[in-house]
Amino acid sequence: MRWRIPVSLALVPHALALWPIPRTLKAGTGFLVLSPQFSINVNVADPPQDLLDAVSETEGFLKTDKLQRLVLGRGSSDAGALTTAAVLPSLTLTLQNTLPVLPISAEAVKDVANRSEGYTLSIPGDGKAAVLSANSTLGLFRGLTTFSQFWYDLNGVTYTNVAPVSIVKDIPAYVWRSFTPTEEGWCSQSYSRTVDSCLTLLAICKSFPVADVKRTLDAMSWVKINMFHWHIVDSQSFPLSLPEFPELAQKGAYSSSEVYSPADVQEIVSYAAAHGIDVLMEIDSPGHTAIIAESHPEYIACSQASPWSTFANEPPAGQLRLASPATVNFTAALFTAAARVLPSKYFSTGGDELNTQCYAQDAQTQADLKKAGKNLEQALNTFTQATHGALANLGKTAVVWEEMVLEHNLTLSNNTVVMVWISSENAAAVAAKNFRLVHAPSDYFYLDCGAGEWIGKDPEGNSWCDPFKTWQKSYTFNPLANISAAQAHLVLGGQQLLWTEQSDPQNLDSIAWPRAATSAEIFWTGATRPDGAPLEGTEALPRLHELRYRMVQRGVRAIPLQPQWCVLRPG
Ligand code: CP6
Repeated sequence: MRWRIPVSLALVPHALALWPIPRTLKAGTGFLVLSPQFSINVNVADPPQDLLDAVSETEGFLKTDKLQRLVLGRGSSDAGALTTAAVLPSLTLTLQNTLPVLPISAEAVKDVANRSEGYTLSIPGDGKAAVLSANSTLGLFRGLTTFSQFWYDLNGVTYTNVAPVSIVKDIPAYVWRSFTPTEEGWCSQSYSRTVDSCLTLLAICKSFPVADVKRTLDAMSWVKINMFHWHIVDSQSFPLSLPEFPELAQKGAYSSSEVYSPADVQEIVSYAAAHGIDVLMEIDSPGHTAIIAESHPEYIACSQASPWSTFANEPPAGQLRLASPATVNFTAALFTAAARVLPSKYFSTGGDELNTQCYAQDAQTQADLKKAGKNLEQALNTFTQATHGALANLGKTAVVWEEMVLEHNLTLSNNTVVMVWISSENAAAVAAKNFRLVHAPSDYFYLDCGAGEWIGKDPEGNSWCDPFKTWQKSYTFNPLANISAAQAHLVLGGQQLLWTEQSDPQNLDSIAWPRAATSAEIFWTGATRPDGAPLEGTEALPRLHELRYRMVQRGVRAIPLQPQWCVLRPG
C-alpha cells in the first residue's frame, strides 16, 4: 500500500506547531518576537519546586528548540516582518482559586476523573505581557506546554507568526489519555502468534533502562498525555523487584541488571508526576504469568504443557492456579505489595487472554475445583473478588482488560475501569454493561503488532499481525462511535500501545513518535477542532510534522512523516 500524502495541505500558511490543538483557540497573523530578556514570572505564593522546575525547563526549551518555521527557506521570508514586530517581555503565571497550592506531582496523581488540567492563555500582539492562569499547578503545567509550542527560531530570534493568541479555556475532552510502552509483554510473538517456538525472538527482549522510560515520559508530557500504563511484567520476564517478593525478579528477570528496583520505580513515578503523568502499573493475571513458575512453580499451571500455543497466546505457557486458595492469597499479597508503593488511585490486574484448556489439563486445578465444589468461572470470580478486594483495601480501583466483562460472567464493581483492546467495536458492549472504559483498540491504536485490515498469512498458514498502523489510521478513531449520548460519560479516554516485541532502546522513539501523539490529540481535543470541524488528517499533518521536529530538537528521535520537500515546497 502506498501512503497518499496530501502535499498541498502541508502549506497551510499559518500552520501552528500546536499539538494537541487547544479546544478554544483564537490566533492572529501577526509576528511577535520573544524579548532576549524574556522571563516567566510565577505569581503564586509559595510556589512548589516542581512548578519552578517546569518553568525553568520551559525557559530552556524556548532557548534551545530552535525550530525553523517550515516554509520555503525555513522561515527566512519572515526576516523582514521580524524587524518591526512587537516584543513580548514576559509571561505571568497565576492561580485562579484560593485552594491550597499543591505541587504538580500531587495534582497529577489525583484520581484522573477529578483532575483540574484546564488553563487560560493570552499572548497579546502589542508587547504587553502574556498571562497564563489555571485552577491548579497541573493546569499551569499544561499551559506552559502549550506556550512553548508557539515559537520558531530565525538566526537566534525567537518569534511566533500567529499573534495575538487567545485561548479562553483549554480543558481536555477526556480525562484519561494514556500511553503504554509495555514492559515485557512486548517480546512475545513477533510476527506470528501461532509459531511453535520463539526462542530467538525472546533473546532480543529487554527491559527498558530508566533513562529511556524518562525520555518517553518527557515526550508524553509534551502532548499532554496524563497516564503511563506500565505493563511492567508479563509471561516472559518479571523485572519488578519487590521487597516482599524478591525471588520473583531474582529468578524471573532476564538478568540481574534488567530489574526495576524499588528506587527505580520511585524515580519513574516521581518523574512522571512532576510532568503531569500518573503511573498505572499492571501486573497481568491470571494469564500471562508463566514466569512466576521460575520462583513459585506451585502457583503456576501448565508451564510444561506442549505445544505452548494450545495453552497460551504467547510463549511460554503458564497461568496462575486461580482455583487454589494459596495462589489466590499469593496474588492478593503481590498486588498489595506493588500497589502500596504507587500513589495512583488505579492499578491494573490484567485479565486478558485467559486459556481454559490450560486449566482443563492441570490436575491440581481440577482437584482444587472439585474440593471447592466450583466450576472454573466460579473460581475465577472468587479469585477476582479476592485480588480486587486487596486493591479496594488500599483505596484503589481495579483496571481490567475487556475479557473480564465480555467473556466472563464475574461480579465486578461497576467502579472497575475496562480497557477495550480486541476491537474498537467492543466498546459499545462494555458501555452497555455500564462500565467506565478506556479505548485501547488493536485495530486503531497498536503501534506494533496488532489486529487490522492488513492481517496476512505466512507460508505455513499462520496469521501474522499487522506490523504498523499509520497515524492517519489512528487519527480516524471516533471515541463515541456506537456509544449513546447517555453512555458517553462512561468513556474516560484512550491510549495507544506499544507491546515492544520488536522494540528496544534502539528504536523505542522511532516506533512510538510521533504516531503516539495522534491519540493524545483525539482525547485532549475531542472529535472536533476549535472551529467545530472534525479532526482531519490533512489539516493535522503539518502540525504533527512540526511536533516531530520539535521532539527531535528536544532529544526524542521521532521519525519524519514525509519528505522535507513536501513541507517546504511553494504553494
Ligand atoms: N501481551 C499481553 C500481549 C498482548 C496482550 N496482552 C497482545 C495481544 C494481541 C496483539 C498484540 C499484543 N502481547 N499481556 C493483549 C492485551 Cl495483536
